[in-house]
Amino acid sequence: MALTTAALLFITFIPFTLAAAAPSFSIDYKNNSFLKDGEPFRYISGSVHYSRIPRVYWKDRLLKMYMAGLNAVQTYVPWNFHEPIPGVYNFTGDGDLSYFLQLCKDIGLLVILRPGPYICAEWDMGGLPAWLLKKKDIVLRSTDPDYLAAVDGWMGKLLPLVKSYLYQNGGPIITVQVENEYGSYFACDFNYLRHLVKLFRSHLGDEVVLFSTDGAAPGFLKCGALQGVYATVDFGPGGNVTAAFETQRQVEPRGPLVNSEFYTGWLDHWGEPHSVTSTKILIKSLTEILDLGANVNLYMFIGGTNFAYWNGANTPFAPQPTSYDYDAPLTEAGDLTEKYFAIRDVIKKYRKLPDGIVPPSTPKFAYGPVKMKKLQTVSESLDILSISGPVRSPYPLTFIQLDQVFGFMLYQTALPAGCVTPTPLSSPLNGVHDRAYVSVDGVAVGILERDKTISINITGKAGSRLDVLVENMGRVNYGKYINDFKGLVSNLTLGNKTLGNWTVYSLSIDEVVKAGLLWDSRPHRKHGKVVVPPPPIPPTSPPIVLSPPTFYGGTFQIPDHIPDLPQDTYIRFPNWRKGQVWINGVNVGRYWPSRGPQVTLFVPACLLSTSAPNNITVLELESAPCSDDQCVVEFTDVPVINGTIQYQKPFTRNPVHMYSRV
Ligand code: 6DJ
Repeated sequence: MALTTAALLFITFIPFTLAAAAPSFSIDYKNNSFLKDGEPFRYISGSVHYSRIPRVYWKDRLLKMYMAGLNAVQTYVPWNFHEPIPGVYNFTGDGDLSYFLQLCKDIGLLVILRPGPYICAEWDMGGLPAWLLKKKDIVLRSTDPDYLAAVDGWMGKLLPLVKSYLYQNGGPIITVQVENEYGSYFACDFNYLRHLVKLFRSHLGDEVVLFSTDGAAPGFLKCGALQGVYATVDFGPGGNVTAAFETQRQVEPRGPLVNSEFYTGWLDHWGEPHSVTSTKILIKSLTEILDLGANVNLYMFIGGTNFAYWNGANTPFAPQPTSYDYDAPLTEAGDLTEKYFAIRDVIKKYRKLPDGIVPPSTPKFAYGPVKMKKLQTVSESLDILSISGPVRSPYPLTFIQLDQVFGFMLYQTALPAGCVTPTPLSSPLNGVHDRAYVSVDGVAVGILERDKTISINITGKAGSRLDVLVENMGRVNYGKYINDFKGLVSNLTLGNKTLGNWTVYSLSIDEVVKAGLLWDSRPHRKHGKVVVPPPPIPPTSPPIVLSPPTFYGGTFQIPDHIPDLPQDTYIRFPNWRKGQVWINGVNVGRYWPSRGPQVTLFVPACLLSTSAPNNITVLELESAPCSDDQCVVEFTDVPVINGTIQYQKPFTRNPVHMYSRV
């Protein structure tokens, strides 16, 4: 059959047409720009960490980002969130990365992916799984063979999943970061970076744009930048934008200017004032960045929440609170702020804003006070809390030695001699990681705290039971101390004697709370015997009247006469001091209003039930207001994350200036 000229022309041009349509993303060194599908491209992006937002809210937050005029989002992939046990992976629920990436694509947002393996991010151990510490002397973020083997395993799982979401494969991911601020890490191991590049390329191909991010000072780029990986910088508002990009230019003389983390706010620590960044200064610097034609990522656009135990810590030991609000343009709960609209007004000068309306803030509801009742102390519940049973050891064992990653562990021993007069119970090597609630024969006698209180005075009879409940308050996420072992990591002394003969209980509190096992009020049997609490010895005068760590429970019903419930809410702890809270078995996070600055905890509506009573379980570590009818927690519609603080900041670290101190 003879082909017509038109048909011949059609067939001849098909390959060219298809080739032109294939998506591509690259760097145009000649024109100092990114190239998307062959056209110059600049991103204005915002950071959102899916692991800090309940899955049901991902769409709402991404839509709000899109409606602000952003054309991309940047997210970290926290390794420890996805591989809780070596070789056991979780990519479901709030860890459903594929769903998150698909949502980004559907909404019209490109993705800048930061798979680590280290991410910093004020996230427990900077995203590295604590089980890496099973090798006691492992050199993290280096060519340590055990570390690399674990990295290879993880990336072998993650990167193939990510591959189909690369831009050139029809997905939203335009660039992929290698490591994170590696130039700030002492190891400066280029072979490690080279290993990662090879690994990333072997899984993702040669086309993908790999990049690095480091502080905007030459000292950081020295060990952070690597040939073949496009070097970008991070810096906050208020400084000299041109000078900051000059640092990038020293390593990347050509190519797009990129600020991978332009700080909209800053992180908090317990005991320090809530960080606030002026919108005016932010807007001024953002305008300067955009005027230069640079690419920018607003870190954070929405901070979200460190649910459960996911917060990290800095050193000297300063853990971050549950809220990761960050003073970002969208609040922790996804609410619109004045900063949001100010940023949107700037962006609209550089790109056309999408049509449509900005999704409104989600409504909040004040469910009011809920009466709580005492359930039992931790020490009374060991038979249910310690599933594996205790381990005896001449010296204290760390969390990881007992394969426990988060939460609390109990160390018990007997006083070797009577302490008639107050005798120092000390951790001479500052080895309480991180906070220990000490009781003698069931009576609370004091608290030891890493880098703050290494000695307390106690009294007691020879043979009295010493209980030391140690709380892991979040692993160090930045700097050279990220090998952060938890528990009693060195011996305790009493007077001049080293304490030995420990009975150590790994505690499965989350599992037990989830199963509702603490609500049974029958007397508890401990290893076959009914526990009869010994007569208390009056404690030496601690600064507050402490009680031993104790569980409390309460329930509340969502009113059925109000439409559109349940709605998001915040839980407040009037006159409670410090602890952990679960709603319907889900660990919402740590509360510590006695230290601040965070006072209320965000409770998303998706945790609440309308068809059954909602259970609240609280583990109060210091003292609950439960001797009278004040034993309540309260649900309010107003967040307080800038409450009064008990400790002052030991040093000032300002995002504007921090990188000038190399
Ligand atoms: O990449 C880091 C982010 O994950 C950069 N950064 C942010 C996040 O942790 S503190 C806040 C920080 N870097 C440490 C610099 C300390 C002077």
